[in-house]
Amino acid sequence: MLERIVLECYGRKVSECSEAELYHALLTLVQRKAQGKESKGKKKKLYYISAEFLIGKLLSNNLINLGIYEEVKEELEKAGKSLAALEEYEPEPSLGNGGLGRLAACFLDSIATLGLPGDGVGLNYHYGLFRQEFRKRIQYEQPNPWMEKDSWLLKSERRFQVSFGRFDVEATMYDILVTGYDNITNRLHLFDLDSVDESIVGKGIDFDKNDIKKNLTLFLYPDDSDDKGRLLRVYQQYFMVSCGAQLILAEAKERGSNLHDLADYVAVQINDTHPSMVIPELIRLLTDEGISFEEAVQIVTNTCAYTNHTILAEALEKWPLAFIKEVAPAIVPIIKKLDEIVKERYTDEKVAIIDKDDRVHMAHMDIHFGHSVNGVAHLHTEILKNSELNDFYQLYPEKFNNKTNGITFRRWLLHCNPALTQLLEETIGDGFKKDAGELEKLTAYKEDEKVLNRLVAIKKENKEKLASYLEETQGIRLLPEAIYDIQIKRLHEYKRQQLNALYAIHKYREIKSGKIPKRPIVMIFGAKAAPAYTIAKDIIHLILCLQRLIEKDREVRKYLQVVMVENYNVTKAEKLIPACDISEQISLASKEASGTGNMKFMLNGAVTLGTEDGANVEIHELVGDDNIYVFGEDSDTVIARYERGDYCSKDYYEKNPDLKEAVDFIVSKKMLRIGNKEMLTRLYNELLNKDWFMTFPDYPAYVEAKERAYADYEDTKAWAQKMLVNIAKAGFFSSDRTIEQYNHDIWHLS
Ligand code: 26Q
Repeated sequence: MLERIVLECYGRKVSECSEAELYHALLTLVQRKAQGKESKGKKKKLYYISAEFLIGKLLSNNLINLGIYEEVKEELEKAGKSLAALEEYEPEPSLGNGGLGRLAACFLDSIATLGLPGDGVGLNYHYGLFRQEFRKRIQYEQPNPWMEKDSWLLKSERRFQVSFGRFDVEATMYDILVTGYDNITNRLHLFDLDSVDESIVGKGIDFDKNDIKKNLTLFLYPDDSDDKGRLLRVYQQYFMVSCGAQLILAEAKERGSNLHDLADYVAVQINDTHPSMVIPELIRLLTDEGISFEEAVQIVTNTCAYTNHTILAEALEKWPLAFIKEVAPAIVPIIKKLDEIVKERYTDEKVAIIDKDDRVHMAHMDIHFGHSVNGVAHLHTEILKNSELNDFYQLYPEKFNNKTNGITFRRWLLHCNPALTQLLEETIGDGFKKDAGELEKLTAYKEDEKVLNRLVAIKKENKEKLASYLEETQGIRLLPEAIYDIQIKRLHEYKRQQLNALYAIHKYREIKSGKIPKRPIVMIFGAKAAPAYTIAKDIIHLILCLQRLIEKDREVRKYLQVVMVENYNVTKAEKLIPACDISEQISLASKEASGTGNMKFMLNGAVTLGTEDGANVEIHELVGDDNIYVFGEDSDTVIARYERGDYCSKDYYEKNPDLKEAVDFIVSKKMLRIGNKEMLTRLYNELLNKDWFMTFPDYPAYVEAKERAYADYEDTKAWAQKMLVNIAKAGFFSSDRTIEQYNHDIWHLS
């Protein structure tokens, strides 16, 4: 199959081609096959608008979805080439920060896999999220130029005009084909400007924030710590939704809509508030087409639905009206009219779109003028209804619904864990590939020694593979025979990597005092901190200092290892997750909307150590008390303490000597010899005087739960049974299930 294309492109044989040539040939092959599966002609279509699509590498995933993975792999092998080498060659497009962006990518995979017509709409960031580099145990940011090599982008013919306040631009649309597993192909539309100029990037990721024509799509989320960065973010958002709205209406007309009936032709899902301006923009375009304002508002409300991904107040977008006036003056009168409608209907200021300081509450616009509001896990939706968005729930109870997140099993099982996939095929057949619920069949093998032993053997193999990878890429040699305890996710105080780091200190001190663990412990972290998030960078620094301290300690390093993986991204997640024994999901209860890493770990046979937060609650319900380690205060307790406002971290510090010594260790002589005094002291003070995400109250329970998990690990059979139950119950977290629910309750596509 590959032979023909290679001959056509290069007039040579596979064995005679370079990696670059083979990669290009495979790209061509995949795109031809995928294009043949594009669906046409269905009436209603979904547009999933999102500022982030963290798609990861696409080659292998596409080969799997098109059903030609094995064939291509063998053909390459016969010619003395390796698919793995081509996988390494492919650059990773990092068009997202974390969970929200990765969710959007999983959703596109499931939408196509279910044969539903639905495209993604987003931005073509030239450098995406920064590449993380460690120097002197500190994070530095560098651009990630993913488009340099052959890329998956197809330039489309469509062009759109966007009018900003000060100037107009013409957008170019690029498409990435989205292959479904044994099903149709959809598209991800990424908008860009030809005038964007990569040469304006200076040191690291610095660039001139003023010249919008040159910088608009350079980076994902430029630093929003100053006003210019925030203004640029509004430019990006309006550019994305204006292009998106024009595309939506053009395509709807092509499918036969007269625009009055738009809601029968189009469903728009707004992924968090970043695309919220699509509401006034669609209203603007519809009224330009001669539809009355009132009718346009109704049409748009019936078309748009909003997903909330966070309850952190600081992440809820409120843009100064002055920003929108500068960026998109044409939608300002529309936003004002929408605000007036709300103020006529409801006197409560808390539900207004424009507040008394002239800030536009994006989520409020979505809730009033969309027909659906969903949270991303059961607990999260309950918190939205009962506290965060309770004022709105009172007004529109019928709009609120839950859609517990999911993950695509094609990437997070079939691709990243072929050995486990094979065991599953041999044990329960391959029905689980299309119907994830069939994983439950594995429960019948809970007492089957052969299956349990193979699970253990596969985990060991995956750990060895990870060890060689880390040795090659970071020169780190992981302790063999150790338990692998992994926390990988964005660095944020509420996710509490600092709690895990305190445990590392606790364990280090214990070993120093002669208490040797039964088995070596490898604690792995992977996390990027936002460039302007000082404390997050301090926490990374703390972890890297601990890594160094232990590496240099002949006594301790035999039993304990702390490893911070550099530049954590989707590709690294695919290698780390299958090798994990203990999945760290330790956010402060009520703060993690769902989490999706927790689901990926479970599917790959790791056991969760977590708080009752986000989707952990649902994992707990599914696997039962024996197959998860739950600790810490529950969300009601946490929410009540925030309401009382009486949390004092020092009280906990003073009452618990073990905790006190761990915290003090951060600024001990040993640490200050390795680390940066300013950073370590700042972090120490932050914990002692603030600890806004309440790590101290949960510390004793965390240490206890972790010790219990490590002790249980020693009973290999019982542990393998826990792995098995986790895998068997993971079917619920297939994004195919999530998408079926979105479609059934919100989108109503064929
Ligand atoms: C907002 C304003 C200004 C600048 C940046 C932002 C901003 C950027 C990114 C706000 C939020 C995000 C990303 C949020 C995110 O990734 N949320 C995660 O979404 C996942 C999918 O639903 C959940 O599983 C996670 O629990 C949630 O944290």
